[in-house]
Amino acid sequence: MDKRALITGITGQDGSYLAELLLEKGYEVHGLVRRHSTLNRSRIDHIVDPRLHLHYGDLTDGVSLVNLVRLIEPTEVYNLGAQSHVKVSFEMPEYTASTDAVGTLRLLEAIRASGIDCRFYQASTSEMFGSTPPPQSETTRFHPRSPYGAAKVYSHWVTVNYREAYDLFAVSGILFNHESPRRGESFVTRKITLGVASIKLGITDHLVLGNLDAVRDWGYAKEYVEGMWQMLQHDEPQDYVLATGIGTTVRHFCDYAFGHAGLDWQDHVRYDASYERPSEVDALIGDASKAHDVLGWKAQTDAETLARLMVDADLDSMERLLRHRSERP
Ligand code: NDP
Ligand code: GDR
Repeated sequence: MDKRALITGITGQDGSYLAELLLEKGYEVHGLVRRHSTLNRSRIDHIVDPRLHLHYGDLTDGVSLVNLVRLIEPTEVYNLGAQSHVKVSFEMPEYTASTDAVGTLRLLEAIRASGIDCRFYQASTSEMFGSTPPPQSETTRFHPRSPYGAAKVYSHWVTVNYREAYDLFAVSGILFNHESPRRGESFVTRKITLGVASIKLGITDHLVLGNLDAVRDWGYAKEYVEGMWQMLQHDEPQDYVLATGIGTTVRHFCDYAFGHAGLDWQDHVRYDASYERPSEVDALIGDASKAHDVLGWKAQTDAETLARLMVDADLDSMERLLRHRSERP
């Protein structure tokens, strides 16, 4: 059978790595892209492949989802599209719910109503565990602490429901934080590594952050998209946690990132309460033993290695940009 994947969120960090992976594996890849006044395809621009097709649509527009599923007849659907910023979800709770909760329902309904035989992946998140203490696994109770986390809990359970009610091969990957040089600039790891590069190159002398005590389980996005694909290849639809199993504070991530560039974070990091959330998730550390036992998946990159590779990538691209600017006539 031809392998045809539909990816929502293809212009995001994970969508771009997943598109590369699926093309390598011989898939025809279809991506849903939103209409913007300027093109925002920097993460996928480098992919030049006739098997990659982009279609306008939106998770808040059910008609576009129905039409796309009917047109493409995908064999696998990866629902990665979301308003994915936790802090922003407090400022845009209704939009976040429409995209991250009802959007999943719209997509599942489009698949069910079309009657096609396809496998479905939902991008669930460790944010669903919220205030339940670590270690968190597939059996840990959900207690979300943001409109984002609550919306994702809805999507998680509606995915389970479509599996049970309609026998759809639908799985949720409960992924802990995963980062890369393609991470959005307003998430804390990338904000730190961009800050390190700017300070090292003399563009600025400080970086403003919020809560440094939060503990996260940071892994490398490229490895996590491999896990998403593996979940859809298994015989049985099941939910899995993907994580490294190691917790690191934001403070320690700063130490790794600044230290790698020969800087002391304490000389440069300032605090601003406006970056705090109305309710915080204190500690997320995942137990991914099920994914290891059933799928053979294991995270390979720890937070310190990740910090180094992200700092190197940001220094490299910023240096190139500065050189390019100075060479301009
Ligand atoms: P990004 O924020 O990098 O990408 C989000 C993607 O969703 C973008 O392509 C964005 O499009 C798209 N999108 C946003 N709103 C809509 C909408 N209304 N309709 C259609 N598409 C939309 O996220 P990541 O790649 O980091 O994460 C991928 C998924 O995994 C998300 O669902 C996220 O919530 C979830 N997740 C992420 C984790 C992480 O650590 N990265 C951990 C656990 C879960 P555009 O480019 O147009 O803005
Ligand atoms: P998170 O990631 O909320 O875990 O969600 P983020 O990087 O935004 O925050 C991690 C922790 O760092 C603290 N923090 C700051 N965060 C940001 N963004 N900016 C700051 O200046 C700052 N200072 C401190 C935060 O308070 C928090 O504790 C990410 C997203 O990718 C979600 O989509 C995904 O579901 C989860 O990871 C797992």
